Amino acid sequence: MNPKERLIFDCVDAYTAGNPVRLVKSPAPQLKGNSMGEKRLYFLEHYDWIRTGLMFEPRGHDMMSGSFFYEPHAAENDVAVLFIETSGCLPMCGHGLIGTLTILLEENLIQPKDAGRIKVETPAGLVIASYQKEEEKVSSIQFTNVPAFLAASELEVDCSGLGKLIVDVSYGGNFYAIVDIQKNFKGIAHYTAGQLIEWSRELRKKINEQHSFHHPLDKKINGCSHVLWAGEPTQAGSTASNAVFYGDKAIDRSPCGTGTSARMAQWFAKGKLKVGDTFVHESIIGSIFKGRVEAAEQVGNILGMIPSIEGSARIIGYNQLILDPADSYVKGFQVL
Ligand code: PYC
Repeated sequence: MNPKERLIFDCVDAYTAGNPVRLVKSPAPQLKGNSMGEKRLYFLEHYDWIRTGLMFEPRGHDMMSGSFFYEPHAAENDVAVLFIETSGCLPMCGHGLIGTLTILLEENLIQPKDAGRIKVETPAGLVIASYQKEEEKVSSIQFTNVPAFLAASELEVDCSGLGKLIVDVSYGGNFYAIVDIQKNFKGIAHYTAGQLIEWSRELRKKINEQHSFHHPLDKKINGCSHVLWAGEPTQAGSTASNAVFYGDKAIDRSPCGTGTSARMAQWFAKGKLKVGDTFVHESIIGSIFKGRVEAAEQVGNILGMIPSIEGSARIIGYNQLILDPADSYVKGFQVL
């Protein structure tokens, strides 16, 4: 695919629990590599202009998130997915996966080998999803995520707007700095999204300057990319609420699949959840994901767990987007 040519991308737009998902049906760039992890790095090196063009303004916005789909590498799997987002190409994206699979099923773009189950290759590893349908619509998707684990606990970070914060870092497909309710942070209900965004940028920068985070089994996955701010539950039946910061200006409108996985791994490590327990997570707009601790799992020398996440998505549009080299905003822009 050549950036000097005018390209038209055929997309399906959806949302998962309020957060956008733009699946690019075609064309998808040919990627080199033997796994989605290797192909993610190849895409970032050679085709990042497609991501910025389709995710940033004027074709996207601060929260925009999407995906490409490919043939799987292993014959027993059903599909391979590359996540694209304003923040880059995530190893794994929970809301993105629920939206992508809903579109692939409802638009008949894949035929799962076993009805009701989809084996998905993601850059973070194999994820197995199951789905429920009501007539032609997918009513819910549950996926068993890659193993999650608590990477660091009780890190001290100074935040200019709040003062000293105690933060844990946990992995659920991406690394999350988790800010629990504490003396200098009263919970998400007490602050605006704008405040959380401003503090997140500073906190993420400081935590990555002062510490390093590497997946023990995959060197391609490193660095704390997201910040999860905790809150009290506001609805009957929910365990907690949260607001996840990603990219440079985004607060996830969904409860965040990888964030909920990281949160469950943190609670599991601290003895607040055990195998079989559920964790119902609310987003900043009150939408819900249901999490469950499926099993304990060793990740290198850390005892982690296998989370599952359940949610639903809805298709809202068909979109043909043009990337034309004659357009001065062909690669998109962000206003910070
Ligand atoms: O659902 O995993 C997720 C996610 C990551 C960033 C935004 N949503």
